[in-house]
Amino acid sequence: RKGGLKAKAEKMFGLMDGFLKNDSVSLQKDILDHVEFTVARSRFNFDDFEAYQALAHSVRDRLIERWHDTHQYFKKKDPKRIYFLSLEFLMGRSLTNSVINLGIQDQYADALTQLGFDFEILAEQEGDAALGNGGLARFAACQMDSLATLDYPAWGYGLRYQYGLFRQIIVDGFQHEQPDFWLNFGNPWEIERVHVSYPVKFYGTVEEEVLNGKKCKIWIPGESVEAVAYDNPIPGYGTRNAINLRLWAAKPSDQYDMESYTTGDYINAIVNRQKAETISNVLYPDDRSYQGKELRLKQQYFFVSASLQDIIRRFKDLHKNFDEFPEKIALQINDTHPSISIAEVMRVLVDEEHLDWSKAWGIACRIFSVTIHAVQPEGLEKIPVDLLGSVLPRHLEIIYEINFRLMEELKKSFDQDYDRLSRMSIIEEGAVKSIRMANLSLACCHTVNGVSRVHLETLKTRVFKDFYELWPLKFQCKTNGVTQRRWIVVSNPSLCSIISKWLGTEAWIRNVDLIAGLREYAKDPDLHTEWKNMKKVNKMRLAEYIETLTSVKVSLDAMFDVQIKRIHEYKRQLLNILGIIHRYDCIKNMDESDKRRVVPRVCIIGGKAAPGYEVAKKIIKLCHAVADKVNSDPDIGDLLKVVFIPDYNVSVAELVIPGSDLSQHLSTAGHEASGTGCMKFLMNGCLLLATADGSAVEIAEEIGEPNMFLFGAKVDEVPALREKGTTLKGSLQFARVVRMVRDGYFGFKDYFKSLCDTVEDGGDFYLLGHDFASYLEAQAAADRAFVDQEKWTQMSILSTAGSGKFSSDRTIEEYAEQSWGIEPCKCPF
Ligand code: OX2
Repeated sequence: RKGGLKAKAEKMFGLMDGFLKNDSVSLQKDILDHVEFTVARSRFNFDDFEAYQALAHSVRDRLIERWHDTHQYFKKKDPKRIYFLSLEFLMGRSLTNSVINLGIQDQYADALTQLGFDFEILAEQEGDAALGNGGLARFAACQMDSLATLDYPAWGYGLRYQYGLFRQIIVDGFQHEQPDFWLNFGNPWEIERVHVSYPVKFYGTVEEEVLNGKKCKIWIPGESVEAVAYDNPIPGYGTRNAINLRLWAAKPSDQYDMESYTTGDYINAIVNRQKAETISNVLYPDDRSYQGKELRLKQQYFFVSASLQDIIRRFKDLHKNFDEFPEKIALQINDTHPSISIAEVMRVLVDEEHLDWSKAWGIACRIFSVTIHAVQPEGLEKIPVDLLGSVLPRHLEIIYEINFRLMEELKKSFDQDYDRLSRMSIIEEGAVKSIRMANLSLACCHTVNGVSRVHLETLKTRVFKDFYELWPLKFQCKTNGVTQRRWIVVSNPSLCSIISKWLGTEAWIRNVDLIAGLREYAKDPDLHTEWKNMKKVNKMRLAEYIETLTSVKVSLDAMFDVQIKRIHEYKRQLLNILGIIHRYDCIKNMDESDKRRVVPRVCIIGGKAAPGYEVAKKIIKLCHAVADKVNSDPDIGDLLKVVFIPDYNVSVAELVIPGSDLSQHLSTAGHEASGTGCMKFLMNGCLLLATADGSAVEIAEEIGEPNMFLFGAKVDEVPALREKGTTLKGSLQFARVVRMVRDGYFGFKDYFKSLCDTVEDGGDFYLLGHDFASYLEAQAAADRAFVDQEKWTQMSILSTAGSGKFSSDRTIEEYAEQSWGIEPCKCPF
């Protein structure tokens, strides 16, 4: 029978005509075949969108080819695998990234030219996959790219939301939200796996049963929903490896509700079944507060349960004994969102596989590691006990058992220290008794990772102080990173060519440390000329985009000063706007000769506010109100323009970052866990104006403080400044600009009152008043530096040259070595 199979395989391979061919003629033929047979349009009549679809399908074929080979190889080698569980992945577009990573960009560009199309125009047809909110989710996407490129045997698991992050529409300067129908025109990058599906259970009761003379618990669930797999191949760069990102969608279960069926309520039975699909319908659009929502808990358990069933099935294909589980499996939980997986692993091992509790716990403690992205204890997820008990009754029991044992262990070290015990308990007592998901993770995970050095310090000394004192070795720093493939090679091809030319190699795309080699040429006039040209071309593209979207014409000689990120009080977009008002006010009061010395600026702000976050929405409105006033003031002209870029997302970032001169990262020190936007700007040679917060501290070490503009209170000064509270007044300049807003200089006087209160009467929690003076100084230093274009260009080159540490390749290597214990598994060519 084996011989038969082999012969069959050989015949199939013969019929397949070997691997797909990547010469221009084969690609043309392939694209046209997809036009005709996949898109079902005539090859003589198809538009740009249809051409994009056909092109995407042709690329997808090549992805699938490598992805099959990779998985075949992983199966053969059976290495220890890393499973990366994340509720959010912000993938953005896939086309350009895929052809670059597959190494066939030129061939495709050529094939399309021959067919009368332009690759870049078709690439613009693609929408963003926005299955995440912000930094945490984009970081997950960068990590997937690095895992594939570095040949790690990795899988990503998440949720396939029907609606991704909302689209931001601006009407009269106010944010409105519209649903993101990202799947309406199909998604060529995913493969629906109708046969890979698992039932996920909810609700019901727990009963006791005697099995082989031993008492056991069994969960009798009350609802079952089917999780269907959608696979998204992730190609590595410069390797044949392509790994899998498996996202789950909820479908009604096959098991009919027979009772309703027989009572004749056929229509209602169907409608109720349909409700199951709501689990994966929509992404929660707030990156901080989702406490106590039933749907949120169901989403978490849904993707965790399906993923673990899939992982365990794969394990059992080759292994019989769960003792081998930790040798073959590492589970990474991205923030506390998937931490219910700890209780689920215990449930499966104890209730289904009938392992002893302590043996099961020993296994769980060896497989899990967690990364915490939050800074504030209030940002950590809590689930009301009643809610958890109703949705997942058996899991609640398991968590109680874990907690009981944790408390017993803690008593050995802390005896009568009840305050400490109650802080460390997984159960929080109080008006609403809740489960602290972070404490559950800390009790189990062998490694707890912070996302920058400053952040780890905060975790150790404040957020998880008690746990750190007990288990200091668990706590590790893995400073975030971003992938240079997406953030230089895809989004800034001119910079990519310059780097490769001056380093004499493209090897930096896989080994980013080499980028430091640019330092040697930081003063070279030829490099300066190329660098400035590159920046100009990128600024031109950005200026066109701005004009199309906002009708504001901007001068290319101006400094493009950018702040793009989620709108949050702690990120202090308000500080930026108040600084802009100050600049405007100064220019208004200048005579003509002084005006000639002003460095012209285009101030660009972009970002979404969570739909229920009123203060953030007011900040967006203020930005528009200031822009209206400034941009139409004839006294100002090109000296200052203010632009709000609507609907900021990954592909907008790809356009904006390469065209920026200066970027702003203004979080109150101690509030930004890491920040990854700053790393993308850094790679693209944009100078940073930043507080000493999150990863900015490490950036300053890498490029040297004089090459950026640091300002503001330091992390350890913040608590004392807050103590002083309302008695602390900002500078006169600060009072003046806030007064302008209060007095209605930009209109909407009543609407902005409460916003002004937050930085004055409200106690100014984020210390805008305190930091304003030093912010203005840093801005003035940036102006002075910009006047000296040679100096500026040198700083810009040194920024790119110093960005090597902030590649997600480095981050992933650290995780692989220090947390996961995995080795590369490279599929041979
Ligand atoms: C973000 C953090 O705010 C940001 O500082 C960090 O760079 C990013 O995660 C990736 O680590 N939700 N999103 C974040 O934290 C939480 C919670």
